Amino acid sequence: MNKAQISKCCAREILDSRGTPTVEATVCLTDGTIGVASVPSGASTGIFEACELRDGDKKRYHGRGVLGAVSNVNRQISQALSGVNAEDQAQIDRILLDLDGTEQKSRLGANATLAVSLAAARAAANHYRLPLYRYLGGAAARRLPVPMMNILNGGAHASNNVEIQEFMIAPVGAETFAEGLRMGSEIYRTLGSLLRDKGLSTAVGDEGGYAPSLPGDEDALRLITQAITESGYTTDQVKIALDCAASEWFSEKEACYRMPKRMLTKSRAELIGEWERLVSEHPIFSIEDGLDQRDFDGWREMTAKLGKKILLVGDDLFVTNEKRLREGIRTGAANAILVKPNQIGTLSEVLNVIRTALSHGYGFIPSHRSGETEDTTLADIAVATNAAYIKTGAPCRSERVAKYNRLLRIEAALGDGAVYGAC
Ligand code: 2PG
Ligand code: MG
Repeated sequence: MNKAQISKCCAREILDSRGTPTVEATVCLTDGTIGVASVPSGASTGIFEACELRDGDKKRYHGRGVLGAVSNVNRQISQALSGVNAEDQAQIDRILLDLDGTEQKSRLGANATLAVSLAAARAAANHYRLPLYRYLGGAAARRLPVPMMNILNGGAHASNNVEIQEFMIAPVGAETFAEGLRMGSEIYRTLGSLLRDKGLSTAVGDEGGYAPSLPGDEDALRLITQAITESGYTTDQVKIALDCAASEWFSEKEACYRMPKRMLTKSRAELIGEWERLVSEHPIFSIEDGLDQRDFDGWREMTAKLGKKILLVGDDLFVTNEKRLREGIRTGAANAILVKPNQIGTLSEVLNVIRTALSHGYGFIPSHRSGETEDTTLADIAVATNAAYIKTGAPCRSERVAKYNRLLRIEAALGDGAVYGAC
């Protein structure tokens, strides 16, 4: 078979689920094979994330255009990767890092580098006529992740009065991914009926979860538990996860947390106390970003108190960055990492951070962004790395459902070889 040599890379602006431009890249091989990938974009971005290059030209897309990143792919990156073997992912990503030369990928833009990095992997997989999960994960790739489905949206993802950004359900007791997805979808619909019966809004937020205004955030937990049981499931079969996105609340000047919608102020200790109470009173098995992204000391304290009972997931804290994860491991902060490819900007760095997490007993959860495209690469990455969980929104809105449908198809293709979840 011919070598999978890159002939050129090209890119264009496409729209994400919020109507904001993002980068789609195509990597072409000399034998005519191509690979296409696009990148997502977050609303509650961490300050340590790799740079998402935006044009800033107020006359186009309110300054959010990505023509600069597109041009970086079409010119510099295409030239640098021409002739490189597409299966040599490490070399491709090394060339991208060297060409950029900055800590945060601010010269080329992580949106440019990630689109190319993923498209190259897709091109190589297509060259060998392999599904992406098989190309990346080999014969060992056969685990389907438990979907952590964000069925009630608050924080920066919704214009309601709920402060916690994400209330997720995880059907850990299902036998298969297909069954887990069905359970989650049924509970989602039941929750919709419960809200409607109470005269509350069933409009949805950025990730497809309902976005009602509620008397208090804890009411969301009560409603979700009711939806789980009214759908015929127990809270052992279906558990709840939160993404508090607490970095959004942190005031560095006052060293406290200010929840902007309900005008509540809490100290670090009070917030940790609040999470302990919620965990003891509700079927919560995972809390993401319960504290600010700069507060490693607070995270260590929270991990000492809760780390044996539940998953404590670092999203803004770690930003899929190996150095920050190692700092967490060293200081005992968190016990799991959220893995968002666009926070770091190349596939090799994503795979490396997962390896580091695994070798230190940390969990990892591949995750979408609030601004997504129809690209399903995340689903393949989850199966390739045998992830126990995936976070990719509600069973609603096509950019979220596309990933779930991809996982359904992978599970069907794996047949008896498939295993589900953490079992
Ligand atoms: C998060 C994500 C995805 P955003 O905080 O985990 O759910 O949101 O993409 O807005 O950062
Ligand atoms: Mg998060």
